Amino acid sequence: MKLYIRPIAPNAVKVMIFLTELGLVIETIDVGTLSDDEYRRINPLKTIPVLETDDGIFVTESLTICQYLDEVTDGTRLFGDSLNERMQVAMWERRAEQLLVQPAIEYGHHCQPMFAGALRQFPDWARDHVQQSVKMLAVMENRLAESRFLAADRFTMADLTAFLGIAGLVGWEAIPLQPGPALGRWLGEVSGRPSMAPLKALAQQFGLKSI
Ligand SMILES: N[C@@H](CCC(=O)N[C@@H](CS)C(=O)NCC(=O)O)C(=O)O
Repeated sequence: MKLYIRPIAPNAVKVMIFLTELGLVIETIDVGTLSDDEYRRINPLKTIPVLETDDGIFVTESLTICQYLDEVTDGTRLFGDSLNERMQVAMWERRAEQLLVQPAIEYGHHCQPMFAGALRQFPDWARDHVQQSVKMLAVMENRLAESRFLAADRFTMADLTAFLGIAGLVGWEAIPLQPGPALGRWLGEVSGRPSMAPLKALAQQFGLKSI
């Protein structure tokens, strides 16, 4: 297998964290070294990450790539083992993506000067939109008061996505992060995982606050 990335792209970092959690090491290729035609051949949308499987299939979408890697690796699944666990992971992962990751991305795009030339910015809309994340953090506080991690008593894909979203919100200083005891405990536990090193490197490279 080969993973096509750019070293400073958040969605590539997500897959790198996932690989470390699985204990997998695979060849990575910076798409900056490819010609335009080669990049288009592996993904006509020209986005990364892209996974090239041993069967020669190109898989895009970071979540789908993580699902594939989980399926082809022996051991406990980060997407859940039993039906109930898989449903919990899917539910919390989707909430985390929609209520933390997406508002963080929109906040960055609409409020940060570095994106001013790339799109028409609506900062007031983004500041309203990010209030969904405040609600989600309150829901997480309650959940984490009764469960060690979001979807199970162990780290899963749901925790990975939620942590990435919160890291984005903190990095852009989109909301004041005032975690209660349960969320604070979870943030400390997830942040301390060795797999999170590329996320910290990303924040440092952009000069952003990190958790
Ligand atoms: N939904 C896609 C989003 C992929 C995406 O937008 N990736 C960004 C980097 S995080 C990208 O490729 N931007 C263009 C580029 O860097 O060439 C995923 O989860 O993989």
